Amino acid sequence: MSSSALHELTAIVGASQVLRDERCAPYDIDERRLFHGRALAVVRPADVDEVARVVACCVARRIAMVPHGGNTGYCGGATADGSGTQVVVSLERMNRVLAIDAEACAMTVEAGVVLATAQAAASAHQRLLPLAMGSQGSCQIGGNLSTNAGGLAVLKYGTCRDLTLGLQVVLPDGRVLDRLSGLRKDNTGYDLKQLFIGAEGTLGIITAAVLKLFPLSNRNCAWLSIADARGALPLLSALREASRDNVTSFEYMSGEALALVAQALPELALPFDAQHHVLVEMLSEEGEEVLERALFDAQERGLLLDVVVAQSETQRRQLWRLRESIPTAEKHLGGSVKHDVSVPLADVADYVTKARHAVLARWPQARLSVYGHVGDGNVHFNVLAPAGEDAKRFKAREGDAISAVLHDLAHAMRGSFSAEHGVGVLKREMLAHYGDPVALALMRQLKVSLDPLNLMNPGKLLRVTAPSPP
Ligand code: 2HG
Ligand code: ZN
Repeated sequence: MSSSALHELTAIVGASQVLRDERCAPYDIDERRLFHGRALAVVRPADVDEVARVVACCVARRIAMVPHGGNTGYCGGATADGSGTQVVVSLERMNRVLAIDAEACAMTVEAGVVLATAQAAASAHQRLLPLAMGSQGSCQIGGNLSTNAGGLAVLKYGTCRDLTLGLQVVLPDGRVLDRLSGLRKDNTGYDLKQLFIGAEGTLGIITAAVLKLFPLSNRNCAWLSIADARGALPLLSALREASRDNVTSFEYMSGEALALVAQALPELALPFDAQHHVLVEMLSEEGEEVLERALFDAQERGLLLDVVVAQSETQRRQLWRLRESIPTAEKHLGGSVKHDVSVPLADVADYVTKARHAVLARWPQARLSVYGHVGDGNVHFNVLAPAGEDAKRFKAREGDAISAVLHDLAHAMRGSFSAEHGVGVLKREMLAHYGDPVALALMRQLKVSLDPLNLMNPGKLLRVTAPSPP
């Protein structure tokens, strides 16, 4: 970086907020340690005005920027490349809850607010922010929106796209798009906020958002087993009917995935042994009777085998902890070749069965960790090295071939290779391979027209050729 650019950035955010050299290290590596970047500097602006000035400064000097939130993403979207020429723009200091309007059921937050902090702030006003996921203690709202995070209650409340009423974004030319009025109805042209949700920071930097809240209500949760994955959809359908469509989560877990938890985290006790487990949660003001009745009826109809209903908030948390520990267990066992596919709801069981056969036919000793938000058609079909084999070597040697099998299958079933974790760098070539050519061309057209110099998180999502220097 020319020293004048450094001076200018320092003048904007203050000397202590421009990090260099070894202080960039935590920002240079992603959550899964798949990507090792080398940032020129990390800049930590305090407010939207500073972000806009940082962007204008970088654009004037043709310096590429990488927006950075809680760094919990799985696809390398927030990591600088290895060139040592990109500036990471961390939103972590923009961590204020700006407003909560409990009656209007809306909250305005800056992009660097940690998701759990936003949930707690809403809860203090007797409101629910339904976005929830395993990484909520460190992921930030800006990153959630940039990847259109879904999480554990999409079934009832939708993804970030559905939960966002307004956005504030610094555009690639430094202008600020301010759409924080929080209007629930506004049919005045394109819904611009949707352009930036899920754009992974390639079209601008999200600096604040207005999010939808809901009245806090009582939640009941149960852990149950079913005969096979095919039984999941009829059960979900029965529970939705019985609860007047108040099922908030419906998480499937294979026996194998939970066996990994038992192996890696033996302090966590499973409610019972089974091959196919489901964690279900529903809203009910009448307490757990509604859930118990619904489950009893489902059992009578042969839709489920064993069941345990959480009798307290502590038990409920314990059940969720088991579900959320699956990725941790995989990590303890050396990590997995991860997949995040979605297929039409009616095809989920078929996908799981076919994928299991296809993988085990070629890698008979591989260990499988199959689970996910099957109520959303979203399956994590993760593959671990055979017991006793070096995990790193297995992933490096077989990872691409395993992923090709699983993604080809999802594609053949009109599914997606990335249901919730985005594209980043990890899946960029998959998007080029599986993406619809017309959709891809349109995305490229949008990218080029909003960011003609290709300075906003370049190389993420799409490969766009940088313009020649003037
Ligand atoms: C989950 O559903 C997350 O727990 C992580 O999306 C999935 O680690 C994974 O494969
Ligand atoms: Zn997931």
